Amino acid sequence: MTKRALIIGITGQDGSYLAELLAGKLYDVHGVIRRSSLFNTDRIDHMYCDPHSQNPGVRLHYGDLTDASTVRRVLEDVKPDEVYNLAAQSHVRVSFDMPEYTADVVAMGTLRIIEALRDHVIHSSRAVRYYQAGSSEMFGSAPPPQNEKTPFYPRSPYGVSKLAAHWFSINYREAYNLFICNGILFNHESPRRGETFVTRKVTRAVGRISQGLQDKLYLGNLSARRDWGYAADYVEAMWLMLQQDEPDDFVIATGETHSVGELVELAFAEAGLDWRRHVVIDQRYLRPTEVDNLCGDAAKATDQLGWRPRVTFPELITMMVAHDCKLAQSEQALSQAGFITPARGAAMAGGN
Ligand code: NAP
Ligand code: F7E
Repeated sequence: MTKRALIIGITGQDGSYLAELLAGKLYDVHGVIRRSSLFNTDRIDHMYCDPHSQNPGVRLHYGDLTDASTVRRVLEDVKPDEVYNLAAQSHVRVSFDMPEYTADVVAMGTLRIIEALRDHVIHSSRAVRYYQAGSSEMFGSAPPPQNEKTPFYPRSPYGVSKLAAHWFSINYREAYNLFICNGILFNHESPRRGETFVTRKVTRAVGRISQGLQDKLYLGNLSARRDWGYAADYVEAMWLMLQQDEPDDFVIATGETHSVGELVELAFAEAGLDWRRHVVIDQRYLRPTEVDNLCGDAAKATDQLGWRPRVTFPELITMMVAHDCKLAQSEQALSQAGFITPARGAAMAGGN
């Protein structure tokens, strides 16, 4: 029987990879998108199904986690077997600028979904499985290696909000016997990563500098260490969690940590560039409280889910640099034809 999945946050990096994974497994895939004045479906356009067509493809529904009634309505309309909540104001630095909004979407938004889910399950007697996108930011300053038993110590409004969502999810699992899994995912990246996260900011700059479209890259803290994996590997773990007999929580990570400085050096070297000639430290990218060192222990996921990361850190950076060098070549062509203004380049060099 065809399974139906609802992905909230389908237009994001992970949403797009998860939609591909589930479509490949012949799920009927539905997604929630926000209304926006510009198209925000670039990452999923290749899977979109025009409502006038009979072809199989991803079906989209308007909704927003700040609006409980639409969340409830979409759930009732779609009647999914599996719900993946990947929606968030997901930028840690921005969460210091917009703490209330971040908490509303990330913490309260999760509560709105699982409240709707609780009612839907009672009224329809349907079995629905729910995945909650938790984050290594919940560990914050807890020393590495971090696993499911590590005490949480979040260091940003984003981290605190994700932790509230994590505990709401556990409470609803225990109180109402719902099938809810929390993934605690460490940083994962790809050529589809948002351009203001540090990996993509660096690889975009490498591409643009190699084409002469940009000279400087402004960054903050180069000492912070992260456990970076490949997003397409990580969405597989989300799906695996919902296929188990019992709901549970899992850390997903590579078990390897690198500093932002190492990332910069590797990415510039990949394109034959010397990072020292281009990188400038700008205090505006420092965070009021930083997470210094994340390195995950995913032994439980390996034992119980059979999950392992496939792409290594150097392979990931090679993939992202290659993609962004090609992208910069197209930008160069468009710029020569007069289609890209210098202001766009300035925004690229300076964003978050
Ligand atoms: P992302 O690229 O920033 O995507 C976030 C998604 O949430 C987008 O589809 C966005 O829509 C949507 N969204 C934002 N605010 C919303 C709202 N108010 N209502 C409905 N949808 C909203 O994030 P990602 O990297 O794919 O991450 C997926 C999830 O995993 C997020 O919850 C993130 O916090 C969490 N996470 C990510 C990582 C990581 O390293 N990538 C690690 C741990 C946890 P628009 O496209 O319209 O903006
Ligand atoms: O920063 C440092 C920065 O913004 C990584 C989100 O997906 O992963 C992500 O959160 C590190 C930090 O990711 C710049 O200070 C230096 O130490 O790429 P990031 P993040 O904050 O780790 C977690 C797991 C999530 O859940 C989040 O949703 O890099 N850094 N200079 C910089 N970071 C940025 N963005 N920009 C800089 O210029």
